[in-house]
Amino acid sequence: MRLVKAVLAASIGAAIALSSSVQAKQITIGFSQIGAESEWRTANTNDVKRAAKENGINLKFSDAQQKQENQIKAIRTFIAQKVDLIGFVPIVATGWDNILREAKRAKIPVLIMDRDLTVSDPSLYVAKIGTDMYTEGRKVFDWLDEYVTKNNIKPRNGGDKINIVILEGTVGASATTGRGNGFNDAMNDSDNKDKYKILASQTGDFTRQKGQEVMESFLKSNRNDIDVLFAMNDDMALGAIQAIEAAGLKPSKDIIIVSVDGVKGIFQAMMDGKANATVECNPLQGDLFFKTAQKILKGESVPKSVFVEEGVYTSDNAAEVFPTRQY
Ligand code: GYE
Repeated sequence: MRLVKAVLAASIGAAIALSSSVQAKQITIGFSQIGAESEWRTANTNDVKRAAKENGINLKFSDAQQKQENQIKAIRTFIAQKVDLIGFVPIVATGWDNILREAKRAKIPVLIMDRDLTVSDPSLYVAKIGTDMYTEGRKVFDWLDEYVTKNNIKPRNGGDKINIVILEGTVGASATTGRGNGFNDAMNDSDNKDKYKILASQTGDFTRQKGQEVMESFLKSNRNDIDVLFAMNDDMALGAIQAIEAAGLKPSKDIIIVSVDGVKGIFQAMMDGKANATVECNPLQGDLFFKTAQKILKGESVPKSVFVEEGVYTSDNAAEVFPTRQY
């Protein structure tokens, strides 16, 4: 009897020790998000928070309100708090070397999400998970060229060029340079490159409001010349649609509209016949992020760069795909 009790006590003790050691092992991750500038970003944030919970991570989440300096402050706080790993979305590509050196000195691994960054020493971060912005830009042009060719689209002003205006994203963000370079390269590689002209290109900062404002100014100077709008995200396209309608033109008909992201708002616009196509950029990166973080903390090696999968959707398949969209 005594023996049974002793064994029981020992095993209860072991169980308590085990559970406290499991508890002690809960991973704490500091994550600096850039803000809430778009529908895409909201979906991305929600997914990070959901995935942290489901993967049993203690998440310290910080919103930088679109300011790099706030991200740097947040990362410095995470270092002081001795978190196990730091994750962040670089709002712009450069300016991270110093803070990442501080993290390295504190031996805290850094995992990048969504946007890319440029650092002098690649060992300043372990890996990056996100989307291939350059390929997204190429897909935008390829879709456009196919659409123009198939539908035998002619310039509205009777001239010999299809005139394109571009609403760019945040200046210095990899999402902006990647999509811009991809689009331009695909255009220059195309046999049809002489058919097109970029009439104007300006930042709308990835927001609906600025997308609308900048489109208004494009229309003021070139109302009868614009044939195509390439918006580097759906939110700016949605803002621009309002400007186009206010100018008495028909979005998707007078002006072809193609954007990037694939949020519900643009699907609705495609179903309403106000937008033509969206190149998907997948914000659901939370699971991949935390699974990769766990591997890093176990000392396993991970690829330096992992891309999530993405498609292209048009007004022809929007209604069919809409019910399956998660964001
Ligand atoms: O396309 C845009 C967001 O970095 C991929 O940022 C992201 C971009 C996305 O605000 O809507």
